[in-house]
Amino acid sequence: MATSPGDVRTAGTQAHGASRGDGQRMDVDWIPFDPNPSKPRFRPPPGAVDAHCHVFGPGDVFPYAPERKYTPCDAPKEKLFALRDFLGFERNVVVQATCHGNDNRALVDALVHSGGRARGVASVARTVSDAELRAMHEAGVRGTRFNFVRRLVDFTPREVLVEIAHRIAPLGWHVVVYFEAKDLPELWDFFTALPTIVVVDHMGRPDVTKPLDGPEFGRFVRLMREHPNVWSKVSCPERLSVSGPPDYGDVVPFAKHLVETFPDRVLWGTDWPHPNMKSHMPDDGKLVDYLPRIAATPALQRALLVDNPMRLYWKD
Ligand code: 0GY
Repeated sequence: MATSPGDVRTAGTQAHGASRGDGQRMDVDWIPFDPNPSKPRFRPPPGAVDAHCHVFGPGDVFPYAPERKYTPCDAPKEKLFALRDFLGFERNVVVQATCHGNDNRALVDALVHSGGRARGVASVARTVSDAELRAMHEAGVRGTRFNFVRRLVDFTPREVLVEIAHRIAPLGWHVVVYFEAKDLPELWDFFTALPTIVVVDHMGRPDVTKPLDGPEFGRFVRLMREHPNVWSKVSCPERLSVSGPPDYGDVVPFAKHLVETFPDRVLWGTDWPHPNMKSHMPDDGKLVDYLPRIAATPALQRALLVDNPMRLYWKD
């Protein structure tokens, strides 16, 4: 394990407007990831998986998609793997970010250079061939992501997503969904008809100023209770918190409730390199120190960080 954060220090420093030669310049209001995170006090259990993180580019090797809604700083696989070691994790699940559209080359490149220590979630179009799906499976892809957050993607018709879900199901893949809590009523029938495990990003983005036992979060808990194929990532306090860093205390009860109610269907990830954070950039060490507050016992920590992600991503 790395003993100093030096390995991750040089990334996230691409200057505004740094030339990639093709107009793919980092957004002027982009906040790069913290190049010097603190060493967490909490030690993840052996075999721990960071089950939600991304790679960006580098853009001159893996260009950002023409249809993207943002242009990030480069966040290449080497920086991700250095952070993994520094924080005390053994594995990553790399999730295709919308800035790469359906071009999964940066993701696949990270997987094949991980020494078997990374698995992935891709984004695919209905035109993807069976051979392409098989090649992605070989590289370590185990899921596809459907994104309903309007600032990130254009609308894809539901019948196209259903078709994709039925194409990937025979591979044993699952569907990862990202949406805002207010949209769950409208998405409910679509989600509950999907033929695979459905993993929800960031607890369905609850409004944490609303009560834990109120109708909005209650709806999400009911989704999980009534549908044993629905899992949740209890990640991203930095996105959901109104009270703010480094404590993120207002998010803790929501994540803790899911961890304790559905201990075998929760996952956690850093969300490095934290795309589209506008209020602040989190310290990844502090995010790891948040873990024992939402998973208070060694058994819950092991389920969240090791057993659940291994069952979902490393079963074959
Ligand atoms: C996340 C969240 C965000 C972005 C993406 O793929 C993406 O662009 O997921 C966001 O902006 O909320 O999970 O990284």
